[in-house]
Amino acid sequence: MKDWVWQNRKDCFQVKTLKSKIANDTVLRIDIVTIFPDFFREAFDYGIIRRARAAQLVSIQAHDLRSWTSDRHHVVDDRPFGGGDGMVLKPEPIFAAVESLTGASHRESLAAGKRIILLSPQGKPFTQALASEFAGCEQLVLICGRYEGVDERVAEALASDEVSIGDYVLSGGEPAALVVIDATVRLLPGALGSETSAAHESFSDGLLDCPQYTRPPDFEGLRAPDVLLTGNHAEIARWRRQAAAEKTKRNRPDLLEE
Ligand code: 6GU
Repeated sequence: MKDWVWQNRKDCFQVKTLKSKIANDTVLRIDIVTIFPDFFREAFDYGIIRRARAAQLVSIQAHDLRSWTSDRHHVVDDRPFGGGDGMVLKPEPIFAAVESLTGASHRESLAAGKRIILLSPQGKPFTQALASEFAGCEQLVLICGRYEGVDERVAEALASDEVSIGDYVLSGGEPAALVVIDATVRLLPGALGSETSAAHESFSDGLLDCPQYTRPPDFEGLRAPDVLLTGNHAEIARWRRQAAAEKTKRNRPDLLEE
């Protein structure tokens, strides 16, 4: 599949061609702004995301933040005001990137159906509910943070959402962008084999999924539950509800405290 564009100024003809295609028949357009576009080279060439791209349910492009710098050395970062370790991503290239990708230069002028998502450990938690919101959009721009941070004016005035994928620190937002895209794309209508298969899974009903087993029924003395082999659908459904509740209590008691 060749809808990748390594956006730089020389590629603008190719970008234009792609944009008209997107406007006509792609449900969701995703643009990633990153200093490591190569990180994403093969990331979307597998499984459900590959199929969704082939079916033109989604287009995904990674763009090099450096292509929106105007200085000779393509500088994207600078030292933090007030001192401290590390480097901070400068606002100008990020604002320029978002304006060229969305037409909006700040959050207020962003069209409905477009979201500008800053990936950062300071963000609100990424959840299944947020993935569903994103899946209903026409365009997502994912901004991958790096170094010690991103100039706060991006969060204040540009991003519609600042999102974190969990309570741990990644060295950059790129792995988080993959997570957000995967969770979102699989919710697009037609992305899964059956339209209903996303409706009964972990988190959509507040519980973890029930355990699953397949052949053989006895693996080196580890037995699958007999009830699953009986063909008694009412009993199986009862067992599954119970097993899901037990597993949730054991691994995620926080999900039951509401
Ligand atoms: Cl979105 N970015 C970074 N750098 N670290 C994270 C994160 C995001 N979410 C959790 N940790």
